[in-house]
Amino acid sequence: MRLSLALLGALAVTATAIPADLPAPDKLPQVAELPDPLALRDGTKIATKADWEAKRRPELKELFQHYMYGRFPAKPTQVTSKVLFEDAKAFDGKGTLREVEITFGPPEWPKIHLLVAVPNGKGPFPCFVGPNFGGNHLLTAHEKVRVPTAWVPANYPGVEKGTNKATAAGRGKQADTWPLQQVIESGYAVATFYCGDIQPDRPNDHEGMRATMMLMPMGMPATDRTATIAWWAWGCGRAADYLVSASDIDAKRLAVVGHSRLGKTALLAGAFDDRFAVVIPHQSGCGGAGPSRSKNEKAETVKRITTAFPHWFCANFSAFGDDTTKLPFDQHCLVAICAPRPVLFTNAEDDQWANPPGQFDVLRAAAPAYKLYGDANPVADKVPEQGTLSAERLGYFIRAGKHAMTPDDWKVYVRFADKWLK
Ligand code: GTR
Repeated sequence: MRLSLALLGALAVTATAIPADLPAPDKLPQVAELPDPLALRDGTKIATKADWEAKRRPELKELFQHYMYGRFPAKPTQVTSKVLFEDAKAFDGKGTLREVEITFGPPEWPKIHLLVAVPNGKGPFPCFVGPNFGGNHLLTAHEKVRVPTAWVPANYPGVEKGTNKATAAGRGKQADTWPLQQVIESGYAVATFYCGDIQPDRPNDHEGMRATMMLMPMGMPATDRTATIAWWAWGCGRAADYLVSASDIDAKRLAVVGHSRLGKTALLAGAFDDRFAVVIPHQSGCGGAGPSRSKNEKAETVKRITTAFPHWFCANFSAFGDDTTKLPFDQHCLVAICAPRPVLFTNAEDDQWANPPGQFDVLRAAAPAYKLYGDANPVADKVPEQGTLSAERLGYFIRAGKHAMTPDDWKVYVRFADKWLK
């Protein structure tokens, strides 16, 4: 891969530089419970929105980058888009389907192929946006939709046996996970891209956007290198770059959504990119909406996730596997960074691995930041009954059943978005 150094330099500049004085993980003090989101590292308590925005919010962003996700790269200086096809009579004539190639670097760099479905009628429309697991072609049988050429997981529909190559045989085979027609019929546009366009989901530093890190400027510690979840989240921002410029999409009403590892991604994208007006991490669990200081024995732990998926996080995070009380934050602080924007955690009863009760604790603990913005009751007092949406600014929903993203889950996202975006 040949890289333009000028562009690399532009990308490498993050909004906030990591201060050199952050202690090594084992030198941090133990904090048994979820840390106070409003207390600065030096102990000073934040009491106003202005101080939150000027001091604590940037401090938390630095901490999350250094100890957990790696640096969140800046927006590239140049992002361009090209419509690959457009079908104005898709979905029984009810919507327009197009695929857009988004380019943000030298020709050798990865490109995002964004599948966009928009209701036909008077826009601009609010839009759900997020990454998908196996390729746009899995979400619709439409024959113009591109089959990814990047590495895909071997166990996905239509993948040639014994390879990591997607084929047209997968078309439409996971249409239920992103039910495009259902969503447009609810009055929303929906946009999604294959996460592997940006970064294949395997621990390989030499492909996708991670490969660009190998040339990152001197002075960036290897421990801080942007890890896979952060790259995916950054990719959501590139999708947003296109969407905010599209005439049929309402730039002010984007909701970022993702399932599981891509739910972790949606939460991080929401925290680091204010253009996402609503944030919906679905069954995202550990490393997303689930607390690292988990009290749920059935839930995934930091130790387990950093062992099984070392590439999702930066190198520092695994140091907390044996003692999560040393983390100077927990996931409620990532939610707090999103304040005052609405965040919805959606879960399933049988999916204890994603830690639904722990996620509710995380939401509750994020409330102080939302209160700074004048919302006196941003979250329910107790876990809502199964099947009942709690649509506060910090929303929660749990249904029966297992780990999956279903058409019924999408109905819940739409109800939440109806409250906050319409
Ligand atoms: C699991 C992983 C979870 C979750 C899930 C998924 O294997 O332990 O953290 O992300 O995969 O993405 O479906």
